Amino acid sequence: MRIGIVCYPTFGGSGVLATELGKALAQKGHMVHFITYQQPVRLNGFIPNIFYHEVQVPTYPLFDYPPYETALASTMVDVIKNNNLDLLHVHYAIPHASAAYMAKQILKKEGKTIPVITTLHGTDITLVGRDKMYAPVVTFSINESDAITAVSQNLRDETFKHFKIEKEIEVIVNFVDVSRFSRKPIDAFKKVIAPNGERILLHASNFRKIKRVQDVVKIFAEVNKQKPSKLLFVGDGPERSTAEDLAKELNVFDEIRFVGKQEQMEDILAIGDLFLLTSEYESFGLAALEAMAAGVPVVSTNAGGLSEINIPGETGYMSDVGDVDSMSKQALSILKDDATLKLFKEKAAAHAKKFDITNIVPVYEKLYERFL
Ligand code: GMT
Repeated sequence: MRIGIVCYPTFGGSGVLATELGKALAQKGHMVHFITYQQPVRLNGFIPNIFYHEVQVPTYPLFDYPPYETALASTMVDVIKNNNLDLLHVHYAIPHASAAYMAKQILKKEGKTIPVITTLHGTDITLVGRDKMYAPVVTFSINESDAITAVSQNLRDETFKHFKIEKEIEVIVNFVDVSRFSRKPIDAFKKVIAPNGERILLHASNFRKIKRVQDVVKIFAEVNKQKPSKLLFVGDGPERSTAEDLAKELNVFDEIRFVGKQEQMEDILAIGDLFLLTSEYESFGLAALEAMAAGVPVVSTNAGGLSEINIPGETGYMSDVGDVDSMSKQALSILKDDATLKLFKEKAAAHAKKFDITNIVPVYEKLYERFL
């Protein structure tokens, strides 16, 4: 098949998922065309069957806001025509679903039908999409998609709750390439981070308010009181300085490393003992799944779709949003001794296999085939 994929090219989960999907499809012999404003972060190196088309947004002194959606729709039209694409798969509704609708209408006038599949990822529905400045366009363009998928049952339910959706939303859960994340720890790296064999806790996100990174710091401070530990913060974003200030206040700043945005997540996760995800909402929590695939148990909130991936007492534990006390106790109960930690690590890795890329990519292929 000749497939167009539209996504955000950044470190966010939707872009990561879309890129990994495209790479897997290309490996299976499909021709995959990425249409984004920047090379997606996980699309590095030359991969046969993958083509990249950059959306260029011309500026003009009149434009306070360059019209990205218009440039995107025009690029879609161009790429679809020039490469005779069979379908377009857009990830994250805003503005990808509405740009796809526009491209579809333009092509229809020229006699070409292009099926559009929209995958909803989370904040496009639960946060940004619900804003009344976006909601009418989001609702319309989701309904105009030929197929709609959501990355968890929770997100499907949330979408029906908040938007007037007239079609079925199919749940296709996110996936992880287990073989990529089953890495042996790099000893030298581990020694740099935890020179005295301390436990290593991790958090990875875009440091937005919704992630509640201050709770990560609070939990870490509690854990560190009883079990000498280090904390690695991966990623960056607006709440980083809040986390730094709190770490200083709680006297744990020296035990924390902010490593910024990282492409080699598998090497970082390989040295980890526990992943903390304290979000107010996660439609799925791909970062937590990647941690599990690397054999790192997860202490998380029970928000959104997290209960669809984290099994209490097996892959980690869950608590109510903001219940730092409970999450600290849960973290300590996992980290208390080597035997318990080993058991959690094994169960986390085993559970992640259910979400392996080899199980989920064929589901997308089946969906595509319905439109050929
Ligand atoms: O979490 C973010 O802010 C990034 C966002 C995105 O769209 O890139 O992540 C969403 O999509 C991921 C991939 O499907 C999910 O794993 C995340 O749970 C989801 N984030 C939220 O729902 C907050």
